[in-house]
Amino acid sequence: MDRAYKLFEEQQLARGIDLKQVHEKLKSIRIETPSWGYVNQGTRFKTFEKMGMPRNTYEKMEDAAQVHKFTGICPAVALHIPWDKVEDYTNLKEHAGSLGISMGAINPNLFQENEYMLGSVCNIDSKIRRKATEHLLECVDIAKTVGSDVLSLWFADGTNYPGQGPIRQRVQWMYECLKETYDALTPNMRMLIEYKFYEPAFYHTDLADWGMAFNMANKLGKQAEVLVDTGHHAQGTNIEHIVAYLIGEKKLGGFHFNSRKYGDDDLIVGSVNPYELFLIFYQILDAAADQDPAIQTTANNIAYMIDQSHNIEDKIPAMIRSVLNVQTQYAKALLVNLAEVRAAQEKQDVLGAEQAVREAFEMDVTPLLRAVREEMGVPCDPMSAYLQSGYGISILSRG
Ligand code: LRH
Ligand code: MN
Ligand code: MN
Repeated sequence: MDRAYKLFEEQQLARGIDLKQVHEKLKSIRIETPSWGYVNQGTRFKTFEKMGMPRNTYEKMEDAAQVHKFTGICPAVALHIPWDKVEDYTNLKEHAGSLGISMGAINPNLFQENEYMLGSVCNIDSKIRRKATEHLLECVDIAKTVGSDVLSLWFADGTNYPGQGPIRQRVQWMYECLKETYDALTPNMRMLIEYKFYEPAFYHTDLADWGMAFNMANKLGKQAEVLVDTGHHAQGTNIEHIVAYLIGEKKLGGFHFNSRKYGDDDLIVGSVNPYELFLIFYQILDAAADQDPAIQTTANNIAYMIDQSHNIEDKIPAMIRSVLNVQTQYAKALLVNLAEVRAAQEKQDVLGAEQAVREAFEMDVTPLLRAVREEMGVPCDPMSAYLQSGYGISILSRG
């Protein structure tokens, strides 16, 4: 055991932190990476073309497997259909399996085709709503084939101008399409509903915020839950409050982590807002320690996913960076002494409570993470191990 870890251990024992549990939690967290984070991306101004990009979904799986190989906590990849359309999904599943990974959330794509310009499940034309529903049902089938238990939905539906669409009626149309999809789920599957307040529609978006997604999930039933994408809120929104509230209602299903400063920037997770990420995990861990088993179950079943689109940086190391940043903030949140926070709350000690939370954020968890990685049999420094592995150079032959 190295000296730095020894010191860390002494410090945490003195604070009353159960390090065994911290290690277990760090070893068991899983973060899914998105297939679309491994390919060329850009802004609406330019998509930069890089060398070595995966040429198909099979190669995306190979790149994603590298992230898992070096971090040990990313064994699943989210698919976006039809971006990841293949002839034979069983074969794709086998390929992923041979690389030590599996398929995660299936994301139907209802914003790619010309027909969806004025909406998909909220389109005034029933034929287009039918087509959108068929695609949702196709994605449920794909999920069943690849062994995924999550259908992750985001709709670009909305309008650009006042009067463009019948707002109330559109939500009803969406409900009808989602109900048919929901009824096709097997009992082990979850439907996660993602919201976003604008873009690509700029006047109104049909599911603009967590309340609308929550209401839709409630109407659909137990297997529908809300997905929080950290880039999908107005400036200044208290995301951790939304997180706490949704867990309290047993309706938080998953996350799309990414970092933003202005819009839906989709940048490396935790690059500009690590404290926000830490506070999200603090709320989740507080809920995981709740006396109500149903709250605990919700907190322990959250699907953590990254939704990041790198446009200037190298994809695989950028994804590794995001994963490590999530892991770091999770580790820090595990060091919050919840009993101490609670005691300060009981005493109405505002400064004491804030101090008890912030103190964990200010701790150096490097020795802890090195120790945990050693136990997991992955490199203590995953980023430099990846960079030295030569994989980044080997894929340049893809062209
Ligand atoms: C929408 C979104 C949604 C999509 C992904 C590509 O902004 O966050 O999750 O599926 O980006
Ligand atoms: Mn998203
Ligand atoms: Mn987004």
